[in-house]
Amino acid sequence: MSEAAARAFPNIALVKYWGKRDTSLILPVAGSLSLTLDTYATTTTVRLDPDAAADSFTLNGVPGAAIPTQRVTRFLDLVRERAGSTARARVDSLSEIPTDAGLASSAAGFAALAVAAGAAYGLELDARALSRLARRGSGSAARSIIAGLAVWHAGDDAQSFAEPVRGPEFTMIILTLDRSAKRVSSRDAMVRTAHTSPFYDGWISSTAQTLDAALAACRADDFTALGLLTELHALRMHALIQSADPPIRYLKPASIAAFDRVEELRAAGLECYATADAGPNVVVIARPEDAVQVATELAVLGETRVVGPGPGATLLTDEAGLTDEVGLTDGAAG
Ligand code: 2P0
Repeated sequence: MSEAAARAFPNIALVKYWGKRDTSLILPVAGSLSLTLDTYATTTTVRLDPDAAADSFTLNGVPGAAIPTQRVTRFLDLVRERAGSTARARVDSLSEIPTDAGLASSAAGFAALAVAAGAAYGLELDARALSRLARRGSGSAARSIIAGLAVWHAGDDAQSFAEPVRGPEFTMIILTLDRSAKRVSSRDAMVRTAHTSPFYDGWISSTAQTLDAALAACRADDFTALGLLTELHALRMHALIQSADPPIRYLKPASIAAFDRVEELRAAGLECYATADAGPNVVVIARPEDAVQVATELAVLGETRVVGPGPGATLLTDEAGLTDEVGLTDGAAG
């Protein structure tokens, strides 16, 4: 096939990925656990263009800037190497993620690109191979290949892929507090943390333990244990990042106020837990039946959006005209 389209969704980690042991292969220092969302799809079309001298990349109809285009080309080089092709491609990506929502776009972006480019260049890739490939574009993209709850394993290139996990059902409330662009990218901040934080070794070993505990909570269908670990791990990640030299602070007063509010809601009997990525916005997890009430309680702080578990990266056009979804499509992962 010389043309293919795929769709993928962002994911939010409960046990976070922060740090690489190999920046070229994008191998994480520890595993992570996330929920792929049902909202903010990225749809990407890859068309081979053997006459073109270079790849082209558009995002929402606008030609991509130099660095994103270079990342797309490097990623396509990996696909071409495997396919034994030298053909350049046109990559057109439509992202529903609002640029100011504070959600990373690279996970859904590279998951969709992996599926579309793999198909366009004629590679036969199963879920594991797609997750390993997506990882090379952006680490967190390994997890967006998979529906719902996904664990991304640490390890060597062959072992470092994401796969589905069964666990308690829950809903996420995205709380947008601050729309300004972050000053230090995750990629750069990870490197600075690794090189300068005195706590880095403790982060690596404790994250592996937190992941084991979170997977045990999933097996036990224990939302409370998973929620407590989620909040703990987010605060540990931000403590680590703040301990870099020079320090990096992503949380703002409004973020801290949101963590305070979540603690108050819990004390009042409404069970919910907070997490935050490399930015000031907060994501709260709650049981599905409590999600609307939690969102209502948080609405005084910022804009809320209730999102649920979503599908894995999906090929939209294959030769049989069928769609092909990877991972769990329903049920226990929520
Ligand atoms: C996560 N983040 O687990 C963590 C929490 C941000 C905070 O994965 O360098 O964009 O492309 O592999 O995947 C952001 O990292 O970084 C991220 P690269 P990526 O979701």
